[in-house]
Amino acid sequence: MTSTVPAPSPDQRPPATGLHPLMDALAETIRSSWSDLPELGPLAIEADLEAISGSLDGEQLFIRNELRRCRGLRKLHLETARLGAGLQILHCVFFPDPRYDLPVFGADIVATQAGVSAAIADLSPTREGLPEAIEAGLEVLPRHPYSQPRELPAWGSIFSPHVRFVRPVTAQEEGWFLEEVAGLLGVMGQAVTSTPEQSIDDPATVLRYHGQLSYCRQQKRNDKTRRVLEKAFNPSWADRYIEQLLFDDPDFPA
Ligand code: BLA
Repeated sequence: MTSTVPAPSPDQRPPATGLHPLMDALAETIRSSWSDLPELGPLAIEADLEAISGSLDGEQLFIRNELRRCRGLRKLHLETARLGAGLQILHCVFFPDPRYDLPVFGADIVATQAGVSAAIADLSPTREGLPEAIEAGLEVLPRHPYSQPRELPAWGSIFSPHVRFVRPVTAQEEGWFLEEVAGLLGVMGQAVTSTPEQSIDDPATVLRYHGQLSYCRQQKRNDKTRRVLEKAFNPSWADRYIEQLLFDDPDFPA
């Protein structure tokens, strides 16, 4: 791993989740990356959305949501979940504050008993193209030769040309993915630390606000997410979860 972030001490570690080892490892990498962010603080979450447990068809079901904010990012969200029939999910999005010229960091891993079926990670633009420093940082990251690259769905036009979307089929490929995401987090962390604030009514802020709205709108076109949540819970719960927690719109500038 290229991350220079130290591992958390054992007493800060969350309890073992029984999730796929790639998910546990990526969750740890993501949590570690938070500690380098400026003015990191808590972000309130409704108690009934923080930890959700239940059962479905005799399967244990849980969702754990961790939320933070920092200077430059309005919301950092990490979700780890088991949603019945052996389906496991890691979902993570860092949503920028539109006043900062920053992309969206997003990652998703979906696994069943048969293994990981989808592993995706990206720094996605919130305006035309990525900031230059981010481009330069991404260009020097390794890109590994996965045996099963996957094709993006039509709504995936929001992702950058640097997006990783694969089905990792060996421990080596899982290691590659982890390393690549650590690289994305490193580039993102650097950018968050060094990007200045622009005013709320700056035309660039307004453009990035609309860019983020569009990111959220496109993600909400992923029927696979909605279908799983509707089945595990119910349609109105799934709708609230998607609209308020997974892909809530940023506040309108000014
Ligand atoms: C695919 N997402 C999926 C799939 C499921 C989910 C079941 C199908 C797996 C596969 O194609 O192999 C389900 N993902 C979820 C659920 C949550 C979740 C229930 O995060 C949350 C509770 N999705 C994201 C983010 C990205 C993302 C942040 O939430 C990317 C940054 C991408 N998921 C994504 C993509 C696919 C996917 C691109 C493939 C969709 C397709 O091929 O049609």
